[in-house]
Amino acid sequence: MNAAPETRVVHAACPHDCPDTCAMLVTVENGRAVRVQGDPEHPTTNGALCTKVSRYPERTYHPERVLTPLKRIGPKGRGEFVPVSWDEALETIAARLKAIAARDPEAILPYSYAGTMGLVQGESMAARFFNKLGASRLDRTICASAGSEALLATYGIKAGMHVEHFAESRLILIWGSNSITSNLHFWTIAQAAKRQGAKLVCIDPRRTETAEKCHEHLALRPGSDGALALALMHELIAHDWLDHDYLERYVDGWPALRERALQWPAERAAAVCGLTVEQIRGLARDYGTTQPAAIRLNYGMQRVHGGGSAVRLIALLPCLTGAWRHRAGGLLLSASGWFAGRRDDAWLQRPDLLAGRQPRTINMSTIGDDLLREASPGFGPRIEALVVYNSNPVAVAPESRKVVAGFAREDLFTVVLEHFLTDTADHADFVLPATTQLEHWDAHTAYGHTYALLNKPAIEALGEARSNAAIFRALAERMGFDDPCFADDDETLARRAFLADRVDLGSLEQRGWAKLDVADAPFAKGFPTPSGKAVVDVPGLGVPDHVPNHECAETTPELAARFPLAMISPPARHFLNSTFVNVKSLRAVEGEPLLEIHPDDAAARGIADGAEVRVFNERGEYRCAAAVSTRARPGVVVGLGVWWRKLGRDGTNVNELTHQRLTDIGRAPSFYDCLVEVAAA
Ligand SMILES: Nc1nc2c(c(=O)[nH]1)N[C@H]1C(S)=C(S)[C@@H](COP(=O)(O)OP(=O)(O)OC[C@H]3O[C@@H](n4cnc5c(=O)[nH]c(N)nc54)[C@H](O)[C@@H]3O)O[C@H]1N2
Ligand SMILES: Nc1nc2c(c(=O)[nH]1)N[C@H]1C(S)=C(S)[C@@H](COP(=O)(O)OP(=O)(O)OC[C@H]3O[C@@H](n4cnc5c(=O)[nH]c(N)nc54)[C@H](O)[C@@H]3O)O[C@H]1N2
Ligand code: SF4
Ligand SMILES: [Mo]
Repeated sequence: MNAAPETRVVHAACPHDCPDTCAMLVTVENGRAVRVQGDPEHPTTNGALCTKVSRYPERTYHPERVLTPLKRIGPKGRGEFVPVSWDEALETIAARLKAIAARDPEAILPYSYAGTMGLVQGESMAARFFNKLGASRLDRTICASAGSEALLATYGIKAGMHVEHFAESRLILIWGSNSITSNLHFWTIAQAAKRQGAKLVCIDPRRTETAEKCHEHLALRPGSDGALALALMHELIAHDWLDHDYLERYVDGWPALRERALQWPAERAAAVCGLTVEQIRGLARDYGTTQPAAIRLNYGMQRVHGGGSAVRLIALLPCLTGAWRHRAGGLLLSASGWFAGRRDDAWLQRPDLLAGRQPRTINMSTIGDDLLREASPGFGPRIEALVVYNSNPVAVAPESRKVVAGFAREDLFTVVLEHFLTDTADHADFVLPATTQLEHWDAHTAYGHTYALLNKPAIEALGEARSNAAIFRALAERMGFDDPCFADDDETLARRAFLADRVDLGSLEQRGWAKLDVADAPFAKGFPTPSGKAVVDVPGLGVPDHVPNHECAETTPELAARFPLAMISPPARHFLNSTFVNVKSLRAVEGEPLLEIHPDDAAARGIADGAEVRVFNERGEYRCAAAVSTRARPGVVVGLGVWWRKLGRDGTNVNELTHQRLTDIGRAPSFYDCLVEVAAA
């Protein structure tokens, strides 16, 4: 007689770097995860996951999962390894790290980002480990720090509207965001608003699938958002579409901002943005005369030199019109500030283990240069060891030629904690098998909504995989770190992560999620700054203005003459940064690495749709297929990211072309501020 399969449903959270942080339900039959679904009860998840995460079991049981520790036997980058025992791997790694630390612990660098957004498998035991060691610190800037620091400087907190309230907005500006790709559950809410009569306007150089479903699309030039915001202010002032009472009470520095905006008539901005004066005036009229009006700002517009200043300017727009008085008005870039600073939590990360030491900080966005740097008084010791987890820098960091050269250094000792042999893992001395979200405990905050989530393990760890936290616990033991905090297990870390937040721990336990207690219209009566007002003139930064790109006709005319096309490289819909590129069913949908180019720019270069092209500049060359399409505006090409280099046509990806110059605020990369030329191959 057949026994009925033992079926369980486990509450989990999507771990990916995505604003939606969905609540997942994992169905487990006889110990195997057979299905993941969106939790229908969780308000923003609303029963749906995106296509890529619906394939999470396929990724978890992927035949190429790394399931034992691996030791390198071939040249760096070749990906030639043999399996070794955990004992051998941990013993060898600990011995190397000890030897380097005995000379100078700052020669060791952790490198991690948001492969998982979890508080436990992100920076908990790992941070404790590197704090105790006194390793160099990593400035985690690769994605959001320009916008985050701009928001913090303006509002005093990295936070904004509740995403749910966009459903009641009458006008929604989707600004620097391809919501259907990278913020799907917001798009569902925007659709609800549209059905109620709201107007949707998309501000994006690319005619994305989101842009074509909005009522209007302003295809501005990359890096011109600050100019657009200033011209909108100019129009708001000229027509007196201002909330004078709100400005008086809640904005510190309005006269200076007014003076700045008056320098930006629509004609001036139109020339900078590559828009018509009518487009700018029309948008200003809509924004100035519609309440409640909401802005869904996203990180795509801050990956340029002036990204920080542009975010400051856009963040001030709802202060001019008093949109913040309504719960369905204002702006949302990030909600993460509502989570009481959990990501830097003293208990999870134990900065006190530094015991007074102040190691140097290395910016993750300049890892290419920094791995190639010699020891010097300004820099400190040469980087001798790297421990990489939750990140794939060889694929995602800018100016790959230097990144690859750095990772290929024979004298660099590299340990990579991974699920797969990524471009980065291929360069490791040791690869350590990590568990996926289905196999470990975690606790999640979110940056696109205001719910905390608890992730319970649904299945046993596959093979010999261990969670990141478990791996750092084991390494700590081998290093002889005997502080009791190195004994905390993953469940303890996950359960304690939210003790200081304003969440209902019972709901977290039973439903897997709990809403934070955040005011409905959070900035209706001012901001959490010392003055209680939004700040225009930030100490050290001044009054914001438009900052032109590092690379453009205005700042680098000679370069622009040789490399006349501006390249942006936003994410492909079915990948998540470089994650999922190796999942066949998803790669099949994306096809192959593409460069979208406008028909006029293609014709001028004799490039046919589908032809192989060389995309190049002084930093490198990348070969891919041309997609001749009006998705790209004239003068702008779109290299959809972020492919694994080894799965591209010539073993490179778009980051072969990007540079390491940083944003005006936040020390972030300016991926979308990049001049190239394209030729038929
Ligand atoms: N499917 C999918 N979802 C994802 C990701 C993914 O890789 N794939 N990545 C996740 C991560 S890590 C992040 S940070 C977010 C990223 O998502 P977003 O924050 O939305 O940022 P991007 O996708 O980088 O860019 C969004 C849009 O901005 C446009 N853009 C580029 N330059 C400019 C500019 O100068 N001005 C304006 N106004 N627009 C510009 C791009 O064409 C793009 O359509 O998405 C997350 N979600
Ligand atoms: N040209 C260009 N470059 C970009 C971008 C762009 O738009 N254009 N986007 C940038 C942005 S916004 C970001 S955020 C970065 C993202 O860069 P990364 O944070 O490096 O993100 P991923 O490429 O998704 O790589 C994450 C890796 O973590 C691994 N991982 C996932 N979960 C775990 C776990 O629990 N344990 C361990 N050990 N590993 C795990 C995954 O297998 C994956 O290989 O890329 C940036 N690079
Ligand atoms: S990647 Fe984003 S949309 Fe997809 S399941 Fe995860 S949180 Fe939801
Ligand atoms: Mo990101």
